Amino acid sequence: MSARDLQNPQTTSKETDWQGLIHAYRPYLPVSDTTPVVTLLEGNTPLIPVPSIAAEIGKQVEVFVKYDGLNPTGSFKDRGMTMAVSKAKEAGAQAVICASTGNTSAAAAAYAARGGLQAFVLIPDGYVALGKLAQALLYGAQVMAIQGNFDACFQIVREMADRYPVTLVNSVNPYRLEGQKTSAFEIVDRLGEAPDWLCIPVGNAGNISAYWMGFCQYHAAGRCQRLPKMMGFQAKGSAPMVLGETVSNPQTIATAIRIGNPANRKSAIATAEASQGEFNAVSDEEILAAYRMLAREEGIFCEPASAASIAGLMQQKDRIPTGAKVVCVLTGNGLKDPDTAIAHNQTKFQKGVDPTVEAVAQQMGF
Ligand code: AN7
Repeated sequence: MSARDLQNPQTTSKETDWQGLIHAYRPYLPVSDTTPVVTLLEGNTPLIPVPSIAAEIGKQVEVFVKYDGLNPTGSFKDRGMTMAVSKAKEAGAQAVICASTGNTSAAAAAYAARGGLQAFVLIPDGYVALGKLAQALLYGAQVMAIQGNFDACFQIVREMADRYPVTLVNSVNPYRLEGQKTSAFEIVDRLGEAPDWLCIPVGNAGNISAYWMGFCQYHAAGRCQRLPKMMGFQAKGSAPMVLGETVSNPQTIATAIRIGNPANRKSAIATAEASQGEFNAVSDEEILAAYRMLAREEGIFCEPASAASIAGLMQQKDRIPTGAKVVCVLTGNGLKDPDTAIAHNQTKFQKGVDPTVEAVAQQMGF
């Protein structure tokens, strides 16, 4: 920053002026001048080059991560929730409801608080990462832990929204995907073109559909000349999109994507077909290896579900064209799930060290 910039706080860049994604992409979003915008200034997340990951691929490629874990509640759900809650408020709703593996509940609770609405969330008891639960509780949602998995929770909230005056803010709410598509806009705005591949974790299959909508709308508007191959990755024990059938008892360490019956299945299939993309499954071991690699090689901490995009890229690396640009979406922040980080790192953690220079020096190998 120059001395002149420092003297003049009016100096603008897109970053310093950022007023949230509805403001930034208003012409592309179903809002009007009278829509009450409920925002925490979400969006505008960094697209970070990850050269160590690119080097693992063994040919000349450029790899970036879209670090959406830097949104206000720590996940991409904020993009959808600014839209869903603004539109719910516009329609006069006083309460929202969702089922969640964690991140949706955190975002719904935060945006409801911000907008002065009540939030009700149903979560699978025992399968939500600690940080996400902490968020939903502190933001003031009414949290109900259900003796069942996400799919059971989702079935209930659908019916609740049909019967009672509560607005459903899961990704079957079309405004969710409208908000989430803006991440594709940001990627194109940054790269000046769409990437060749977009690697993305898939759970309820909303986000992959949202990104595709974003790329297609930008393409139609002449903002990019090509469209990416959409590569969706699921966890092996929870891979209904790969298997082509519902999984009744999904299991994976990546609890965010522990979903056996994706609500947006149809649009996700259409996305893969239209983009010549695919769904593939990565094992929990591959997910954890990618999770650790990203942290140790690049200094980037994502949650396990997000690492599925990197794990998937590694699994499919032989198929990437030389010279390609690849974007992996890091959907959630690693701080969401401290338990997994503590249980699955390979770092030497020295406990009970005596409080002396000598003891510390000895531990350090001096
Ligand atoms: C970090 O919070 O479904 O395929 O209830 O939290 O659009 O469902 C979370 C999903 C990827 C999958 N990465 O996105 C919820 C929930 C993270 C996530 C996904 C989720 P979709």
